[in-house]
This record gives sequence, structure tokens and C-alpha cells, in this order.
Amino acid sequence: MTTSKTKAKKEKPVEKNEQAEKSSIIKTIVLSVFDENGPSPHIVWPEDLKQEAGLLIAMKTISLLMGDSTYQNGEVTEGVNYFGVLPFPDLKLNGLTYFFLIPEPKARGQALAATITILIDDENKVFFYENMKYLRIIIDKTASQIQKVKKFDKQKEIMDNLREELFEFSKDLKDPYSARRTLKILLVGLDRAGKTSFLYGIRKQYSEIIKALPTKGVERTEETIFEEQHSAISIWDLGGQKEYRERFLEQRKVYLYNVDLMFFFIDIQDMDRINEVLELFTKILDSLIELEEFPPIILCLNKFDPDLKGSKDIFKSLELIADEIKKNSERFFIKIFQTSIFDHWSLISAYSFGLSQLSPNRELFKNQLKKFAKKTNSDAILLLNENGIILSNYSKSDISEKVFEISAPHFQELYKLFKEFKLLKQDFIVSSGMVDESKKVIFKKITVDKYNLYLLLFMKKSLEIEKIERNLPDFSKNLAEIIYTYI
Ligand SMILES: Nc1nc2c(ncn2[C@@H]2O[C@H](COP(=O)(O)OP(=O)(O)OP(=O)(O)O)[C@@H](O)[C@H]2O)c(=O)[nH]1
Ligand SMILES: [Mg+2]
Repeated sequence: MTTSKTKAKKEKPVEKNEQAEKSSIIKTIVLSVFDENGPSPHIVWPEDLKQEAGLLIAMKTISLLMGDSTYQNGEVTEGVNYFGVLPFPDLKLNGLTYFFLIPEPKARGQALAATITILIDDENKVFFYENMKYLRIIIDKTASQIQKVKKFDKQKEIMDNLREELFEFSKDLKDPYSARRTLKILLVGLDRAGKTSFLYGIRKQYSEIIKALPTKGVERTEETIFEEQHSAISIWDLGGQKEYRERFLEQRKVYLYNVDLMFFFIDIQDMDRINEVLELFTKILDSLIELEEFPPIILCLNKFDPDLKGSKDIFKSLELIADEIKKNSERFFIKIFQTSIFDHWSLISAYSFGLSQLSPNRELFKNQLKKFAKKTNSDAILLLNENGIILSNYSKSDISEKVFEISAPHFQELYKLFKEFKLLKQDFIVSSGMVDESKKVIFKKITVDKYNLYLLLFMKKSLEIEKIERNLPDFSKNLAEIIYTYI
């Protein structure tokens, strides 16, 4: 293991920043590399960081990356790079970690697994979420510089620059951070588009759908993904009637400020109002640009009821809307879903996808699923929470994904069944013959830390329960590392 020696200490620039260092929110910065000694803290700051602390950070971050199939196959190094927020309870710190590979012809897979981790006090972790965009850019830049140099001194210089940049950036941030991350999700669209019904559908409050009245003003509710979670997710269901829409646009600062995610609803059965709805969409985007807010947008082409699936007219409408929407929205990330309250899965897919956009660990989750799929010969995997919300999904091919989607309603049934079976303490359900005899769906309850989660595995060929059982402990352990900071 290499430890950094003190040449830099005598130089002026560092002294000048002593004050900044002391008061900075940034507590520790570590470049870890999987070298001949295993996961090692390669360059650490502060230099007097306890050795065990450095080692712990290196082990935890690198072990989540190791075993990655891309890495093992020695494919291109660009294949592996993702961010995650990891808790370090033993150190009372929270880390933003970037995983990447450093090319090294002599190493297995021609690359060394590496991570850059920035750590702050646990209670300040909201700092990461609020500044994620900026932090991602400078860490990403640092990593690509590190990838190009071999010498320790050069790498040290690059890490010193990162530190300086982080100090510079954080010194102007005065506000103390609240302990909880607060997230704001908006549901917008014309009146009768189905926003309120969508929420009832997600929550399986079916009897309420029938009774739903037009929303007056705005209705706020809280979302809980886990019984115990470290963020407050506030959902704003905005009444779509003209007067409320106008008020919303007038007071756009109140409504759109700090928005983290937006669901926009279009009633595809009401093409007479297509111009009206497109106009609303444009106005909202203009307001967002004006306020410099760029939340991901989930576009729900709603009321796409199951009996309309074959309709040519509807198909044309869908294409037309998608084209129009894409025209003026290059600056936004927009994902389109076709939804209907009569297709529970369609609601869950759209909603879960939206929520996953808020998770700093979504790439890490997907990666863990991918690894597990490989070890168990699964073609597709879903990870659900207790409410049936999809936390993460992985599928080997578009075809497996399609099969998974087609059989999704059955999974939902299985899920309900499972709730009953819970009394029987049976946590494995195997079902075959859904699509044809050779294909199997396995449903399993797993415990990850203190959370109950559900796994759905789709297997095209062989069913190897024993492989699943064997690989589960590791899988659960890795998930436990990243679930605390899922959202
Ligand atoms: N066919 C069909 N009808 C739906 C669907 N979703 C909602 N509806 C119906 O559309 C009507 C309006 O639904 P709401 O959920 O109240 O619409 P909203 O967007 O909340 O309306 P405002 O609160 O006025 O903005 C109700 O009669 C719902 O039953 C759907 O997917 N398919
Ligand atoms: Mg409503």
C-alpha cells in the first residue's frame, strides 16, 4: 500500500487553505485502487486519516465494484463508471463514490478497479443530493485524468486539485443542511387527465377512484418507499381545471421551485384537447427553463386502456403526441409511458421509473441485479418493495423484458398471493407455464438489512433454486450497503 508523503505540506497553497480545510463540509477524500494488496486507499486526505478508516473506505467501495461482469470480461473501461451514495456508519460519515477503472495492461481484465470517495458527516448528506450535478462533473473529470496517468505524484496532484475545487465550491455554502432530504414531485396535466386516479391506482385505493372529484388547487401527500427512510417525499397533485392551471402558472415560482421530478399527464382519449395540453406543456417547460430547474419528466400517455391496444387511431395519436412533445424539449430528460388505471402494471412501471430517477444509487442497484442474474442464470430480475414499487430491474435482452412485461399482471397476482402465504412462512414461489412450460418465474421474499423486499426472477431455461440460495447472502449484503441511501 502506498501512503502519500508530505512534500505538499511545505508548500504555500496548502497553508493558505488551512482555514478552508477546517471549516469545510468535506471531511475526507480517498482514491482507492484494487492493487496487488487488494482494495487499498491509494491517496487519502487528510493525510493523518486513521489507517483503518482508509482501509474500510477502500474495501467497502471497491467490493461493490468487484465481480462486475464488465470488469471481469476485460471489456472497455468506459463500461464501468457510476456513482453511488454509501453510508459509513462506523465512521459516522456518508460518502459519494464514483466507480471507475484504470487501464493497466498487466492486471487481470487489463484494468484496476478504482473509486474516488468524498466523505462528509452523516447529518450533512443532503449536501450530496443538492449539489449532485456539480459534484458528478468534477469527480468525473478527476477520474478521467487519473485514468491517463500512471505515476503516483501525478495522481496525487490531480487529487489535490479535486480537493481544492471542492473547498472552493463548498466554502460559499453557508446554510446548514437539514438532516432529511426533501423531495418534491409534481403531477400536472389538464383537468380529467387522470392524475388523482393514477395516485389512487398506485396505492391500490380502488374504491377512491370511483369517488374522485376534480382536485381543487393542490393536494399534497407523502410517499414512503420504506417504513424507515431518510428523505421526505412530497407529492403535489395539481388540479388541472383552468383556474388552477392559471394560478399555477402565475405562481410558478412556488410550484416549480426545487421540483425534483414531474409527471405530466395527457388523456389520449381526448384528442380534441391536444393543442390545449401541448400548450400547457410548453408553458411549463418555459417556466422551468426560466427558473433553471431541469427535473426529469415522466410523460404519461394516460387512459391507454387495455381494450384500445389494437386501435389504429390511438396508435396514430400516440405517435403524434410523442413527436410534438419531443420537438421543444431537448434540454429535458423525458421518458414516455403509456398508462391506464385498468393496467396496474403500467402505473407501477411509470411511477417506479420516476422514483428511481431520484435515487443516487440506481446504477449501483442495477449493477447488483445484473451480477446476480449472471450468477443465477436469470434472464430478468425485478426488485420490489413491500408496496410493489420496483426499486430496480434488469433484463438481459429486450425480449426478456417484453416477456416480463407481458406476464407482469401475473406477477402482481403472485405478489398478492404471497402476502397471504406470508402466514405460512413460505418465501419461495415458483411458477411455470406462464408463457410456456420451459419458462419459470420465481418469487422470493428477501431481507435486506431491516427491510423486506421481494425478488422476481425470470428464467428461460434451467431453474436452479440452489444457485439462487447460494448467491443470495452476498447479494443481500451488497444491497444492504446501498439501500440506506436508496433515496
Ligand atoms: N378510461 C379511463 N378513465 C380514467 C383513467 N384514469 C382516470 N380516468 C377517469 O377520468 C376521470 C378524471 O380522473 P381524475 O383522476 O379525477 O383526473 P385529474 O387529472 O385528477 O383531474 P383534475 O383533478 O380535475 O385535474 C375520472 O372519471 C376517472 O375515472 C384511465 O386510465 N382510463
Ligand atoms: Mg385530480
